[in-house]
Amino acid sequence: MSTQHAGRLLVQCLVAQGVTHVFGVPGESYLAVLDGFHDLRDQIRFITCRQEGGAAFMAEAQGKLTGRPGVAFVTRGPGATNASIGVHTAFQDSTPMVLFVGDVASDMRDREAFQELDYTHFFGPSSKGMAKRVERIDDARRIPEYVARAFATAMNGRPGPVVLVLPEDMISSPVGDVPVLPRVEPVQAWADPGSLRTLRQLLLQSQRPLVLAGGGGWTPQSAQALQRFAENWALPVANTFRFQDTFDNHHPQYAGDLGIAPNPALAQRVREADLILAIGPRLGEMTTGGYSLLAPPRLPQTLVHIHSSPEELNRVYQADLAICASMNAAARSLEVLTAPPELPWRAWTAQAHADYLANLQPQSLPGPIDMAAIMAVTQRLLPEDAVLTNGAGNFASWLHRFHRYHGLARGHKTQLAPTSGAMGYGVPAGIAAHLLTGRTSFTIAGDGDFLMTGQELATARQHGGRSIIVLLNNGTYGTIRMHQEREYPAHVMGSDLQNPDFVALARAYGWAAERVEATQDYEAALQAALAREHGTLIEIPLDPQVITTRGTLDAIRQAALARQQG
Ligand SMILES: Cc1ncc(C[n+]2csc(CCOP(=O)(O)OP(=O)(O)O)c2C)c(N)n1
Ligand SMILES: [Mg+2]
Repeated sequence: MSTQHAGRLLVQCLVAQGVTHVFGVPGESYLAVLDGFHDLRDQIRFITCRQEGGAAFMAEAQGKLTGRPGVAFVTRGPGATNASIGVHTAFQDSTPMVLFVGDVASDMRDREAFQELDYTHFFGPSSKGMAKRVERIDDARRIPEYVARAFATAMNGRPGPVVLVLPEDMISSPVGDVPVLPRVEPVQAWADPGSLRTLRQLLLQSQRPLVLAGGGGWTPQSAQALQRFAENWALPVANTFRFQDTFDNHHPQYAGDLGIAPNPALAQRVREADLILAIGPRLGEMTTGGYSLLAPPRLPQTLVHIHSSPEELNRVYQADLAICASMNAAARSLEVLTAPPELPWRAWTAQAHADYLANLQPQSLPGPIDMAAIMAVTQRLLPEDAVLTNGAGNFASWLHRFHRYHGLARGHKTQLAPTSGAMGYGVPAGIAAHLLTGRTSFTIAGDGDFLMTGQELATARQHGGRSIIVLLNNGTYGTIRMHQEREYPAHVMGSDLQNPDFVALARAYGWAAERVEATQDYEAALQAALAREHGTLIEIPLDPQVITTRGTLDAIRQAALARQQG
């Protein structure tokens, strides 16, 4: 009989689930798992990260990219609390993920032992936005059961994160030969035929329908089926906040993205629509204009809401027709709904796309850097399958407004961005994307955002991850400054930043780096970055006045002062 320990069995279970990479920061609490990774190092890689927030973001990105749970390993209280930002992001973004936490030994439990934490309370309850499930494995022979359940839970229904806690004595105990369980696949929930007939009737009664596509659980196949449905019915399709690659941005029926500060013409189209067909998104605050563009609980428009979790349906918005279906099943049911030859909204759809194209025309803004031109060069030089990543801050709006994402239907996910609005997501996500796929990774970061997880540049250098980071340095937590100027004009507090020399910093990590101070120098810098074996940081100093893609800080301050006086 084999004398393997539980740590090795756990790693075997991950291999059986098809996991090729895990991201983590080691701890003395789970040495046996590390030993398991050592044993099975030909089949699975442990990517050592520099902070658990970075590791958890990388695992979240892995889940988004692959549709299978991303995996992170961290230690007890300090590691788990650092990793929590990735768990929260996976929950809000509906991303499958499993976080393993090494825990105190069971004979120390409940004494507030060294680094002890109550993970169930910290990560739960699931209805309020952390883990979908938190479990502790007390019996090493049941590791296969818990791992399979974690993977199934992470993928089934609305995808999300699961936390598995590993007591130190359990994970280092001998376990012998325990059979691992086979790879689990997400279950498909199919729309009932009656609701599909009703949906068809609602479409036939509509004059101005609009599809909102997004949320978790999409695959290239389901995105292709969605596209065929949209084509059969000549429907305009908008993507929801930070699910901008769900429907191809180059498609002639693409209506733009409904995120923070959407195209005003698209917002107007939402108001004018008589049928909103939400396929996949949970209709969160950022997609609904802070619950005012789409105001709960009932819309004036007819609302058809298709979601993979029954718990999201009729939760915030009372739908006229609620359909519980996974995205694959939903899209396949929709693509076989037969459309009549005449549809009254063809001009409406064409105009929706024309509005999207018109919004690609930039406003003129002060300063030597033309960000719209920089985004155009980026679009032209990046390969079609490049992954674009970002964290949180106004800098991301250049990408969101001007970049035309290649849709999932072309075979690849091309956007990794946190709907949770977590700063620091873009850098680790970009590094993970390259490590996992070998595709070109392009990250746009802010000066505040970059330093939240910039330490992962070391991870990239150590493990061969390559990405291109464009850092927009405006010397401020600009987003907060913008809100400050609007609410408390000219009272600048807590938002100014005195920054390090980012070029020197990136070079210290072994990255190439340069500062681009004029728009025309960007193209050569990006070309050089694309040709390099390892990562490049391109710092672009940006006038803090250029605070949004449409206006200046001064304009916001003046408007607020005028409001105060008037
Ligand atoms: C982890 C985290 N902390 C704080 C915030 C609040 N927040 C949102 S944007 C922002 C400033 C971003 O600054 P920067 O990266 O420099 O981008 P800019 O807005 O200047 O373009 C802050 C502090 C957040 N979203 N996430
Ligand atoms: Mg900034």
